[in-house]
Amino acid sequence: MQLSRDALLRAYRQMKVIREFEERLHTEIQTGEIAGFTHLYCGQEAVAVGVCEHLSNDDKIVSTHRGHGHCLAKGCDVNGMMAEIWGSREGLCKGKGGSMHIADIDQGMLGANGIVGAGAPIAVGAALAAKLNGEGKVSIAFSGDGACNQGTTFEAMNLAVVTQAPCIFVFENNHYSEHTGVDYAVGTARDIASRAEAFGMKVWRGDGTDFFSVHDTMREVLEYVRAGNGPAAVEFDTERFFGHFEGDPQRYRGPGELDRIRETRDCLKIFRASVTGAKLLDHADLDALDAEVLKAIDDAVDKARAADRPTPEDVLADVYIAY
Ligand SMILES: Cc1ncc(C[n+]2csc(CCOP(=O)(O)OP(=O)(O)O)c2C)c(N)n1
Ligand SMILES: [Mg+2]
Repeated sequence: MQLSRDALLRAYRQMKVIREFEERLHTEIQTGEIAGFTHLYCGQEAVAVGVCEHLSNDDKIVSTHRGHGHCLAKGCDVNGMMAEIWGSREGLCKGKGGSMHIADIDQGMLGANGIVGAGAPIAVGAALAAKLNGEGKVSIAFSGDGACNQGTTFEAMNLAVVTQAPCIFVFENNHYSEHTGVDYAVGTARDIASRAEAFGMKVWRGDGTDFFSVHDTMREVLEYVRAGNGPAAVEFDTERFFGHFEGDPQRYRGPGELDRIRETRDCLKIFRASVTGAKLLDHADLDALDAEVLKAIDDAVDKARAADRPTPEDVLADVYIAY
């Protein structure tokens, strides 16, 4: 289905926001101002955006330790996210979540998660709630190729099938779990979708470096799940451009591998070539967005740097519920 000019510009802008957010964090982390581990999503933008462009605030997503892209694609505020990562009380979670525990319930973003495989059971719970509400809403569990080996993911897939929950398991196969290659760590000849199929759900596969492949695939998947056919799974083949975490020297990569994937598997380059080649947008449209996004990220960093830090009195606030 042909997207409108506005929809194409929006998709590109969303991917570019994620890219620049992450590229800038990669630099800012060197200053030592950002505490804790950070896992950058750079390279995988087409997956988050191709999925989330179909969703409303009432559809839920559950993310992973590599969650910035999912949050931004689902509509979390750029300034609030940057401030959160800086540990500021002006952050989306008042600086108590940080990079790996950002949540924004108003946007249907139920949380990033530092525990690999912990997201899928939460997504099934949200999907069961959506089923009971009966309004055709869905819940999405983003998981990596590493998380597909976790028992929690297996249990979640089984529970989704037996309860016919409107849950979509989106597996982002970026070929590595920390430093371990998917060829070594995932049986079934590195094919994740066939595992989900074995649990009894319908599965799809798509090219996670191509926004249009993700978006078209997800249109079909969502139509199927919203129609009440139970859960589904999709595997997207994708690439991560930075290390597992910031500071990872990536000695496990093959010679020239990073240059090759940046050159040939960059979803922003692929999108640009595709829309300009088909004369749907021109380079000037995209260049203007690039400049606008860079400025927005500069502003977000300036604000985060200047924002208030939590005080000792803030420590217990919003942590315990008062009954
Ligand atoms: C239960 C658990 N085991 C191990 C870890 C350490 N760990 C953090 S991320 C990660 C790899 C996850 O790989 P994958 O699911 O492919 O996601 P990616 O990092 O590629 O996005 C591991 C093993 C953890 N956080 N939680
Ligand atoms: Mg992985």
